[in-house]
Amino acid sequence: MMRRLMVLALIALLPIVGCSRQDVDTSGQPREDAAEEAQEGDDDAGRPGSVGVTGESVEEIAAARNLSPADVSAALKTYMPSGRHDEYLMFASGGHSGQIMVVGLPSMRLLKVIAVFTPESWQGWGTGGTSTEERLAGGDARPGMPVRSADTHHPALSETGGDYDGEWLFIGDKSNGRIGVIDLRDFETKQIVKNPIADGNHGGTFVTPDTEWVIEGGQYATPLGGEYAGLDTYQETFRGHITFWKFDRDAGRIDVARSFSMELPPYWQDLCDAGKKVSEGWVFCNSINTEMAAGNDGTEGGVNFESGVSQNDMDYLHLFNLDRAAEVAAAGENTTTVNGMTVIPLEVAISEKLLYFTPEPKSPHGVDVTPGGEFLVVAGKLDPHVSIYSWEKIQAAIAAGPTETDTFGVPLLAYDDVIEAQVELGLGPLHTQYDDKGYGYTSLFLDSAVARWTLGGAYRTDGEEPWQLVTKTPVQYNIGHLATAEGDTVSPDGGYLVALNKWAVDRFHNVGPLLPQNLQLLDISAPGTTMPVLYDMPIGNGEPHYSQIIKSDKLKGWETYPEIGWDAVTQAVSANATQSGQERVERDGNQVTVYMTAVRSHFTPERVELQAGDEVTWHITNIETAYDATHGFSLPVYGINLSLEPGETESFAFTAGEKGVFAWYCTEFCSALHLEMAGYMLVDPQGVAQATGGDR
Ligand code: RUQ
Ligand code: CUA
Repeated sequence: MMRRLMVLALIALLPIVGCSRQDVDTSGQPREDAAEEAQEGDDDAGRPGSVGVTGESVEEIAAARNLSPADVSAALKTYMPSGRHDEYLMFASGGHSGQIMVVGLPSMRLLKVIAVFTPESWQGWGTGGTSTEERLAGGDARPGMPVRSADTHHPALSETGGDYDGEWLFIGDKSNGRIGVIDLRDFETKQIVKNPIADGNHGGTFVTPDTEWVIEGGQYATPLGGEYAGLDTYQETFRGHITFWKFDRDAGRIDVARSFSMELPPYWQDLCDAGKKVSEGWVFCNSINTEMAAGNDGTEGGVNFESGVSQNDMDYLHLFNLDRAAEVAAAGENTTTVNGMTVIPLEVAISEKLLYFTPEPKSPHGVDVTPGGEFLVVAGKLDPHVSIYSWEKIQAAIAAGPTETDTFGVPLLAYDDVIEAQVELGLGPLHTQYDDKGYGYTSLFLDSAVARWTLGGAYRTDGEEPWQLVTKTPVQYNIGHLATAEGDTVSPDGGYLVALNKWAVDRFHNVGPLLPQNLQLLDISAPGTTMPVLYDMPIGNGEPHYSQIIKSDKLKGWETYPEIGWDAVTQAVSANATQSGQERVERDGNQVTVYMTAVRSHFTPERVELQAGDEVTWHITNIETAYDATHGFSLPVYGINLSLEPGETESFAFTAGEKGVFAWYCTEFCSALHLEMAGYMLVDPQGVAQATGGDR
């Protein structure tokens, strides 16, 4: 009732507060006049749902559009007036698009898709540019077998002292065992590393509280390093792994030489999280398939994975002493090397006390450390509870010395010794996030709901009972991950929660059997049982598994590159930068180098004449210094499609093998004379043409 009154009060206020914006449109014409004109010339006037012809007042518009007070309230909470910026940015995985989406909150407007593992011509990513091709090739698994697709799962923002710092972004490619590193000054992928010992992952990426390590847990066990072994030797020869990639913040790159892996039993390790505050220095991962099912062999009685992997009531939560493991890896005395990667063998992990297990209920998925690091929350897909482990109890159990082990000799902490609580939430719990009020939020895949529940311990200051389900909000449908504002940090903000739903079914107009996924914004600002859905956002380019939401004022992106001739890989002025007046074509035998500039609205030079067989290196510098003055460069047949952001130098190289005349042009509608921003490349098959600089 209270809430209804508040909504009505808001509606009553709206025409007054909105007045200044409603008076004048962008042409300077009073809005009422424009509306009248539109009405006169519009035969469809009065059509239900047509804003602008249905009335003046909010009540009339709401009535005409069939909006409830709750709808109007949701609209007011999410609407961004033209030109106003969002309070938060969400970085959401693009799933099988291989990219990352950047979405503003609370408006849920898509701001950018960051090209990571997959070619994307708007950004000139993987479309002929030498440096982007090199970065993509850094992720190729085998010589001569380029991989240009991915399945991105879990983005991780860099942290300082456990808080997002807005500097770097990482993401794992589940399908190929790769990690992408993105610089948030220019939102560009700077590095792709391929795990040399495994061709898949899932427990990545997660970062330690100062981003010293980027965590990549494995998933489907294989022999490490790509060796062959028969499935009848699964238990002996197949292995799991966790890889700790060393991040060098000064270089802005993963330092592969200082990274290492740990050999694990052939369970299927799943999601991970890094300890924080009291548990900093440790890392936690779930596992499934502790049954070590190896698939249906096709004989009578052969068991499929789906039942073979779900036999045990308990799987193993993995607890890693990362600080200690890093020392063992750096010492190098007890490690081995597989395809150049330092690996701590399983026996060493056991003898050096780097690894412990404890049982966790049936087919777990997410393990999420509370903001203060005191509890690990595990959600089991086939168990209706979240299980809360106490870090204090875990430490005590380790100190006491566990007496049991698993099949491989890994010490096993007794479940009853380390469990703090269980909270029954509903069907299919997957992932948990936190807010600023001492609540946990868990996605319920089978229930299609978000559950809010109370944490215990120091989180309970409001007298609410600890470890209790508070409320559930239905979402549409089949929620996977969920994310709260600054939700993975040591100080979550609360306020907003995004449900990342797998299915949309009837939520949007049918666009064919392949439907968008549905991201839903929930308002979690009020304590207690109110937690409404505010907004549905269809995602039409892949499955967003996980996302992280950062306060937007923490991001300090560049408006233009700092200097003309910027190399976006080295983040310094390029040796191949071409300033205005330095444009030229140099020839040395059949080696041709083009130094070109781009500025509204011409390339210089505008003609490049080549001989068949010439080996051409071509540099283009966008000499613009204006915000947003991007040019593009498309050269037919040779597959070149570059984006040249203000100040940037890009390069490409090819052998002029094809005779003919090739018209290049700028792909960004950069000015009124954008169509004129073009030029000709001529390749003379006779080899008689002389390369010239062409006209200025
Ligand atoms: S996983 S929900 Cu990588 Cu949960 Cu997708
Ligand atoms: Cu430059 Cu169009």
